[in-house]
Amino acid sequence: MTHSALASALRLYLVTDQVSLLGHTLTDVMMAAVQGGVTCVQLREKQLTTRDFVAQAMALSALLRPLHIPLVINDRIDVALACNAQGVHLGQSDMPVELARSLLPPEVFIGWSVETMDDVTRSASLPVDYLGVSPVFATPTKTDTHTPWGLDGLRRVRAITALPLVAIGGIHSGNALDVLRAGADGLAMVSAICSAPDPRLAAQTLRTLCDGI
Ligand code: TZP
Ligand code: MG
Repeated sequence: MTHSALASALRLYLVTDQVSLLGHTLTDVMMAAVQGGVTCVQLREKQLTTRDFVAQAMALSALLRPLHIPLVINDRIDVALACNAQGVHLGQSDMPVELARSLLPPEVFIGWSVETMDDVTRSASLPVDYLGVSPVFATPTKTDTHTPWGLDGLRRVRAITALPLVAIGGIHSGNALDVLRAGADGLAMVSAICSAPDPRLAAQTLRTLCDGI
């Protein structure tokens, strides 16, 4: 995929989290989010057994594939291979990206979380396809994070890389445009969609914002 095709595919990027579902099932929230217009879904489950993770990944893959919405698997190369995911997302403590690249088919894209300028600089010599700028704002959804980048940090990252950038952390409809204007190609979020009273409407509102600039 070209940079620009990948950047469009990552535009409204839903990241899952069981604890943010507020009693809804993952499938229901996914269906609603897809109807609302999310362009990409990352399965990020820290508490599931491998068996349940694979089952969820297979189910999501069956839902998303006919809609041409890429499924990204967080951390787990084995699960990504098992469900033929379109992408994987790796953090600074996960498998080294060079190793992941050597295990994955060439068409599977790799996203990598950057938490410091050093990470961004290093990304230039790594086989990564997009960067997750993490976290852009502080968020209760994930508290073991580095210092938030803020909009200024995001602008500084934008200035030194041509890779597609996906911002994550504390993004919602009230700050989405600021984040896009600061240089993000995509907006990734958990709670703004998963914990919304109406996930379909939340996704639709965000998609309209994304499409409007
Ligand atoms: N990585 C950095 S912040 C974050 C992850 C997975 C959580 C984002 O959650 P929210 O609810 O969109 O702030
Ligand atoms: Mg990780």
